[in-house]
Amino acid sequence: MIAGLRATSEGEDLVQLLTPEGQRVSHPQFELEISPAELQSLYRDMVLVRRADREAKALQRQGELGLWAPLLGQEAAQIGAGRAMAPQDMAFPSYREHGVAWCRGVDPSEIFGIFRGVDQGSWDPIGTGFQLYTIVIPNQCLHATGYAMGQRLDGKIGDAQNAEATICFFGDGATSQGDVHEGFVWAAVYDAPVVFFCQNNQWAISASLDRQTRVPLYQRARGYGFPGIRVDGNDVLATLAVTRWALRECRTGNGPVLIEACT
Ligand SMILES: Cc1ncc(C[n+]2csc(CCOP(=O)(O)OP(=O)(O)O)c2C)c(N)n1
Repeated sequence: MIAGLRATSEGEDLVQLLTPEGQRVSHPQFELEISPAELQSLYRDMVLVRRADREAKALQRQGELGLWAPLLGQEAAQIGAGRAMAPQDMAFPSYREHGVAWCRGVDPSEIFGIFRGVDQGSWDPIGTGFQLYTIVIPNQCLHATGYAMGQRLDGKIGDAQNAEATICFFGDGATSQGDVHEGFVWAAVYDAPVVFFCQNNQWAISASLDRQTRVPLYQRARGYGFPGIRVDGNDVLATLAVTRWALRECRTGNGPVLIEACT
């Protein structure tokens, strides 16, 4: 095993379609048919968002941006999730989903504007299917749940191809906040078509995961009455396959779903 990749190869429930060394493996529940051109496209996305991220970090160090929330190490989780979305789906990000923004056609310079303090998000949330960033952790779980309840009430779910779903992004630390609990309860009891996508990067600033939970985060879903899946967030193929499945579940009325993407 390559040193430094231990965290994402742990746990028997972890869904992987690539080993940490990059070998293609199969999974009984989550298979993925993918062409060489699609593989190249996913790789291109990951390289480009990492490049933009590095530029933004340098700009922050030069004083051009007031702050920057890096996505380094979360490229595969974000590109896998972002590319799993259908055009009609809606994403509710936190402040770190620059890779998902890229997949929704948001120009990186529009993200830089927020962190430079010159605007509060200049893209069209409806046109892109990508809502504005939420800095207050994790208010977007409530926004996403309410939006998904609306999708259900408006009759937008049913057909796996054309129906709509919502996906909500948050971190491992966010799971200790009440908004996640409230979002999970409401989404569960109203069968809201929302995928809760937790990027578990093991840290909330200086607080490590063992200060957030005594059980793996994906297992919490069971207590609310919906499925929880743990995926290797460093594996773009597994993340794509699992998120596609989860969004399809939501579109066909079987939401919500929790995904824990370990990075
Ligand atoms: C309500 C609220 N409390 C505190 C903060 C300050 N804060 C910013 S990032 C962060 C850690 C979040 O960790 P996690 O949810 O794991 O997401 P990550 O930043 O690792 O992606 C905190 C506490 C905030 N933005 N909002």
